[in-house]
Order: sequence, then structure tokens, then C-alpha cells
Amino acid sequence: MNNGLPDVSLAPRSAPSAAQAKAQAFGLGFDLAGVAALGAPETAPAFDAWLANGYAGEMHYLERGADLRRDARRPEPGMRSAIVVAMNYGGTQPSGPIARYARGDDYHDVMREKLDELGRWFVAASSSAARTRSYVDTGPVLERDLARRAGLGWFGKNTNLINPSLGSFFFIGALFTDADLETDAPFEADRCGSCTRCLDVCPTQAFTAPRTLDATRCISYLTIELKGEIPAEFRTAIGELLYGCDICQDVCPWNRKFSRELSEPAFEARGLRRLADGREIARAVLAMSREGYKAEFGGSAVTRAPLPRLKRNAAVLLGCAAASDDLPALIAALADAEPLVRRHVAWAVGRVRSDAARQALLDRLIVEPDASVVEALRAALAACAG
Ligand code: B12
Ligand code: SF4
Ligand code: SF4
Repeated sequence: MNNGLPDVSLAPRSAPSAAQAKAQAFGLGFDLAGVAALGAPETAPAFDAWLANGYAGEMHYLERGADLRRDARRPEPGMRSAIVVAMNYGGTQPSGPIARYARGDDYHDVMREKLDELGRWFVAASSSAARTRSYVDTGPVLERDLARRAGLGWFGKNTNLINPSLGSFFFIGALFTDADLETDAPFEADRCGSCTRCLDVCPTQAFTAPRTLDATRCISYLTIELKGEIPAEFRTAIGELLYGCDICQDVCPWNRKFSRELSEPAFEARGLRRLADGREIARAVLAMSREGYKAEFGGSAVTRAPLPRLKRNAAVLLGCAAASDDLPALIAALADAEPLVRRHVAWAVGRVRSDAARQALLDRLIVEPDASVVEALRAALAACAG
């Protein structure tokens, strides 16, 4: 029927171009932007093999969402392309006890807000109802795969995505849309060459091969994701690290040359996270109340580890330092409410190997109600004597 009006239902639907979407992304403060068509990731078999080898450890959500991760069209049916973005988090900041990515405001919130804004702009600039959805490690998506396909970089041997003009100290995010946008060429080159610095430096030898990480050995996993006991074999390798690990990125020549200054104020380090002295932070954490924890770490990525897990890490850090100056803080923490914390504190006290340390372990042994902590106290006493 022709009533003189244009037939809107048959009019071609128009959406912003890929170039306009990327320009908008840069305007919002993203450092890199590219477009990829959604589909089955080429690296899905590598992901499957990784799961089958048990390298995900306790990160069961990866296994649960595996089927969705195997095809980027599955998390939200009808979506067709993704504007993939990256945001620098300041690789020139000195390395320290808290990994760089977790020192400022939580990147999920910061990036999500910007991506949602990009989404609102995209919908408003489309001629008919368009759908978008933001992801920043907030859905079952293989983000590094998507980012490589959008041309943002290559998979380094340390598994991080590296961009030739930014290095690897950046976050990845994506805005899925139901529009067919012009795609960028995938990043095909491997610029690692014969370098193996990251593989050689890893303190826990967590790489089973180039580009394959056994997360259950990785300090990032051990200090953030692992809920229970840090296995004894890894404790001394953790050294000065309290939360996360940047070591295999610090040594990367691409980061040494191309890391950028922090430009996003939200990622600037706050409070204790500004400190370079791991022992000072660890002592403060060990003495922290729930309220203190919320005030100090609320709104940051550190809250991925609840307070007892963070105290466990603090005990391991102080145990690695094995300094008698830290003994008062450790002795106070032998009375912590959580057996998990007390077990790790007992280990740390044992590492100090002094008469005062031995006496503190004996004093606690008399009153300790938990059998698992009693066992840890006895092992620590044996270490003290040895
Ligand atoms: C689980 C997870 C972890 C785990 C496991 C990491 C790992 N390497 O597997 C742990 C807790 C250890 C971790 C640590 C870190 N993480 Co993390 N993590 C994730 C998460 C949620 C899923 C990653 C995953 O699926 N792992 C399974 C493996 C198989 O996949 P993959 O690591 O992505 O590897 C892909 C490629 O390398 C390739 N591949 C793998 N093997 C092979 C082999 C060959 C031969 C080839 C060609 C390709 C290939 O295929 C894989 C699948 O696409 C992503 C967010 C997301 N939704 O994707 C963030 C993410 C990967 N993490 C990130 C960050 C920042 C970190 C840390 C730097 C934090 C820190 N400072 O402590 C460290 C880095 C440690 C490291 N060397 O990777 C960023 C990485 C940004 C970047 N530039 O790459 C992401 C993308 C989060 C984000 N939105 O920004 N992380
Ligand atoms: S993040 Fe640290 S522990 Fe994990 S693979 Fe890299 S160097 Fe090893
Ligand atoms: S350190 Fe060397 S091998 Fe490792 S990711 Fe960087 S360039 Fe690649």
C-alpha cells in the first residue's frame, strides 16, 4: 500500500559506521578501538585444552560458561559485531605489592560506564531500534581472542595481548551490537620472535609452554582467585606480592619501550595501594577490621579477595620477609577470627625463627581451638627449631 509516506519498515536500517564508532570510543578515553564480527573464536580449541588440563583450578565459572565462550554469538543472541576497546592502566608506574591494574577504581565499573555511554550514543545515532551490550570481563567472552580479531594486538608468550604501540598494560572491553559493522583486519603477526624473558622469569614456573598458563601456579590466581590454602611449595616464591602479579609483563621489551603514563584519573592509586613497601601494607591489612577493609578497598578490584583471603596473603608476604620487626603484627594476628588466616600466620611466625617467635607459637598452641591451626602451629614450631 502506498499512502504517500515512505515505507519505514522497508527502508534500509542505518547505524553509525565503524569509523564513527571508533572515533566516539577514542573521544570517551579509550586508547585502542577496533571492530570484529562475532563468531566462533579460532582459539576455542586452546581454551578447551586449557580447561581439560585443569589449568582453571577453582575458577569453575569458566567451565560453566564454556559453551557460551566457544561462540561470541551465544551470550546474547542477535548480536553481530563488537567494538572492542582497550584502556591503558599505566605500565610506567613502578611495580609493587599490589598489581598495577588494581590500584585505582575498579576497572569493571570505569570501563563499563564508558562502554554504556558508547552504547547510548550508538543507539541514538541509529535509524531504528538498535541493541548494544557492554562487556568488561562481565560475561562469558574470550576477550583476548576478540581483541586480537579486532586488530588490537597479538597473544604474547605470557598470554597477555600486546599492542605494538602500547605494550600489554591495558584492559580489554567490548560493546556488542546487532549491527553489521565493517571489521578491522585481525592482528596476524607474532612479534615475540625468539624472546622468552617472560617464560624464564616467572617465579612459580607457571607457563607449561609459550602462551599456555597453568593458572593454578600463577601468583595472580594464588593471591586473588584461590579461596583456601596457598600451597606450601609456592609461598616463598610470592615474595613481596600481596595481590596480583605483573612480573611476566614487567620484563617484556614491548612494555619497557611502549608502556604509557596513566591518563585516566580513576586508575590512580589510592590509600594503602599507593605504597611501595609490601610489609607496611601487609601489617595494616593483618590488623584490619571489616569496616577498615571497606573504607580502604571498597570500589577497587581488590575486593575480589575478601578480607580473610587478603590477610592470608599478608601473612605469606610477611613470612617471606621473615623480619623480626614484623613479629608484633604477626603475633596479634595469631588470634584472628579465621582459621585460614591463623594457619598462614603460624607459618609466617615460624619463618622468623627466633626465641620470641617460638614462644608466641607455644603460647597460641595452648589456647588454639581449631585442629587445622594446631597442626600448622606444630609445623611452624618444627620449622623454628630446624
Ligand atoms: C581467568 C582470567 C585470569 C586467570 C588465568 C589467566 C590466563 N592467562 O589464562 C588469572 C587469575 C591467572 C589471570 C591473571 C591475570 N589477568 Co586475567 N583474566 C582472566 C579472564 C577472566 C579469562 C581468561 C581466560 O579465558 N583464560 C583461559 C585462557 C585459555 O584464555 P586466555 O588467557 O584469554 O588466552 C587466549 C589466548 O592466549 C589464546 N591462546 C591460549 N593458548 C594458546 C596457545 C596458542 C598456540 C595460541 C596461538 C593461542 C593460545 O587463546 C586463549 C583463548 O582465547 C579474562 C577476561 C575474559 N573474559 O577474557 C581476564 C584477562 C585476561 N586478565 C587480564 C589481566 C589484566 C590479568 C593480569 C595482568 C592481572 C594481574 N596483574 O595479576 C594477570 C596476567 C597473568 C597472565 N600472564 O595472564 C586482562 C588481560 C589484558 C591483556 N592485555 O591481555 C583480561 C582480558 C581482563 C580484562 N577485561 O582486561 N586472569
Ligand atoms: S603473573 Fe606472575 S606468577 Fe603469573 S605467570 Fe606471570 S610471572 Fe608467573
Ligand atoms: S617477554 Fe618476550 S616472549 Fe614474553 S610476551 Fe614479551 S616479547 Fe613475548
